[in-house]
Amino acid sequence: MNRTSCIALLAAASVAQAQHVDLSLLAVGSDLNEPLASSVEINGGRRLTWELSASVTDSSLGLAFIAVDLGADGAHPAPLTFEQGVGGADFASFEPPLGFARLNQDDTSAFGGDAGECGLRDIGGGQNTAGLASTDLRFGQTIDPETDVGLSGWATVADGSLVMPDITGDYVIRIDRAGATVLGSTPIEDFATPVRKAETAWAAGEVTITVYCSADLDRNGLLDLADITMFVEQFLAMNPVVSDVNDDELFDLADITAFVGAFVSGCPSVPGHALTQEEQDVLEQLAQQMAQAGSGGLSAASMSSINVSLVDTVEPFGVVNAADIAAYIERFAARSPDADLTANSTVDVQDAQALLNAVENADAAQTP
Ligand SMILES: [Ca+2]
Ligand SMILES: [Ca+2]
Ligand SMILES: [Ca+2]
Ligand SMILES: [Ca+2]
Repeated sequence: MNRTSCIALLAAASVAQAQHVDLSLLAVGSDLNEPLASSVEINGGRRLTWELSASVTDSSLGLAFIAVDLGADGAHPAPLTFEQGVGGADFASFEPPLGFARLNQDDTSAFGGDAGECGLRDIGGGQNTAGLASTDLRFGQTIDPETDVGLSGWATVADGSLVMPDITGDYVIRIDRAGATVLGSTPIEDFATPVRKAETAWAAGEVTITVYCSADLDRNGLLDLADITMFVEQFLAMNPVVSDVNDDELFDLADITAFVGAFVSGCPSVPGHALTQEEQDVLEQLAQQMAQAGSGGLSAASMSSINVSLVDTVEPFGVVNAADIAAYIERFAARSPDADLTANSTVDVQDAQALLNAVENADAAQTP
C-alpha cells in the first residue's frame, strides 16, 4: 500500500459562510461503560467503537446533506481494517430508501461509509429536497424534508467499530474531509427546498488509540503472571471488558484459547516471562482445565497425588479453583520453593505437569 495515498488532501480554504456545522469524532475501547473520548487505550485484537456527531451552530433550519471521510494516519504501526458504520437515528430521513446515500451491492444503504484500506469514505447522505418522490424505490421516497436536524446539540451521524491490530503503539483515526448543506428555507409541500452550503469544522476530529499487547491485560508494558491472574479471575467473574477476548459476548474456550495463545506467544515489543516453552504448554493446558472446571472448582481431597496444601492457598480452602491455580503459577514463575510439588528441591516443568495431572483427575468440588 502506498502510504502517501492515505494522507488526506488539504481542503481548499473555504470562503466564510453564514452556516456552520461542527463535527466530532470520539471513541471508546472495550469498556463500553467508559465515556467517549479523544484518547483511548485498548488491548490488541479488541474492538474499538467510534462515534461521529454533528451539530449545527447557527440559526438555519437544520442539515439537508452531510458527507464525512474518516482516515487513518499512514504511519501506523499496522494497517487498520475499517468496517461500515451504522447511521444515527436522527438521520433516518437521509438514508435510503427515504433519502439519498450510496447503496451497497445488495442495495442496502451505504450511509455508514465505504470501508477501504485507508479509511471509511462518504459516511452520510442527504434528504430529498426535490419536492417529489424518486421513481426509483431504492432512495428518495420521503418528499417532506425534516427540519431542525442537528440544531438541538450533538446528533450522532453514524457510529461503528473496528478491531485493532495486535501490534502495540499509537494509532490515529481522524475526520479527513467533510461537506454539509443546510435547508435554505422552510419546506413547502410539493415545492423543492433550496439548500445552502455550510462550513464544516471539527475541533475534536481526531482520536488517538494506544494499543497494548493483547495479553498485557493490566497494560503495564510487561507480560507476566499478573496478566494470567487477571484473566482467570475476570473470566470466572464473566467480565467482558477483560476476558471476552473475542468480543462475542460469550465466555468460553475460544476466549481462553485466544488469551493463553497470545500470552504464550508474547508480543514482539513487550518483555516476556521467564518460562520455558514446555512450561508454557503445560500452564496453557492447566488454564484451560481450570476454566472448564468453572467457578465451582475442584475437590482438594481428590488431588491426593500431590501435596495439595501447596496449591490450595486461597480461600475457600478444601476447594482448588482458578484463584489457587493463578497464585500457584505466580509462585511457579518465581521458582519459589513452595511450588515444588515433587519435593525434589527444584521447581521445574515436572511440578507443573504433576499439578496438571492432579487437576485432570480431580473431582468437582461439592456445592454446599
Ligand atoms: Ca502486564
Ligand atoms: Ca468470547
Ligand atoms: Ca482454595
Ligand atoms: Ca519439583
